[in-house]
Amino acid sequence: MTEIRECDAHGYVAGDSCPVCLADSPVVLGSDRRVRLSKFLSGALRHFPDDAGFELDDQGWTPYDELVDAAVAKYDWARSEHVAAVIATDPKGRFERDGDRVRAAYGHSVDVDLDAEATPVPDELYHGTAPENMASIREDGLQPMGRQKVHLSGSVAEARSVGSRHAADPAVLAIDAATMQADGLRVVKRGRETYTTDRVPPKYLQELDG
Ligand code: HQG
Repeated sequence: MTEIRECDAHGYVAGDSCPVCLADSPVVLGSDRRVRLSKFLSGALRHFPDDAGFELDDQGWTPYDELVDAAVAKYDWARSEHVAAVIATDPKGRFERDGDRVRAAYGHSVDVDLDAEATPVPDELYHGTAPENMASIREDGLQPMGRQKVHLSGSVAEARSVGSRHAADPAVLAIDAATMQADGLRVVKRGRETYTTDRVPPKYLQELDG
């Protein structure tokens, strides 16, 4: 992740300069702190709100100010503008901010119902995983494991990147999302290039060559 700057005209932007007007704007948050704060915020909103000192409502929302308080308690350098900048510039759309409240867009292990609106879903989606998971996936399909949902990607490249969190040479699967939905299995878009569903039975999966 690159540093975050604040452009007078375009607000928080990630990178060396504003991608729109190319202005050289002041740095709000350096790269290291951005990564640490982003991981803490997504971890707290997805997995450990109690430990972070706030509650999620049934749809996963928490007051923005309480998230800032949690960030300040964790990192003495953290300020509201840093939290706002991380949320606004997240490359994967990990966060949703709606006025005074904020939530994680996906990835939860805590029980929430994200009430996703119906957005178009591509006919084919992808999933990257460790090769050693494949025997069990062929047998049982994709299961949510430690999370509430199975997470799918919009492109092979993104799936490979997700899989590389689990193995150096990940296996990539294509998922027949069109048939899943025709069969009544719901798939929704969450974040920029992430789709979630309850599970993917083996008949909708096809292994792609590495
Ligand atoms: C595997 C990141 C054996 C599954 C990503 C995966 C994503 C099975 C692992 C989001 C299985 C779970 C989630 C079965 C599934 N047998 N293994 N039957 N079914 N698995 O981390 O999808 O950067 O919980 O293949 O981009 O890797 O954090 O899920 O390898 O969107 O925003 O069980 O997290 O987003 O691993 O990643 P994870 P994931 P962020």
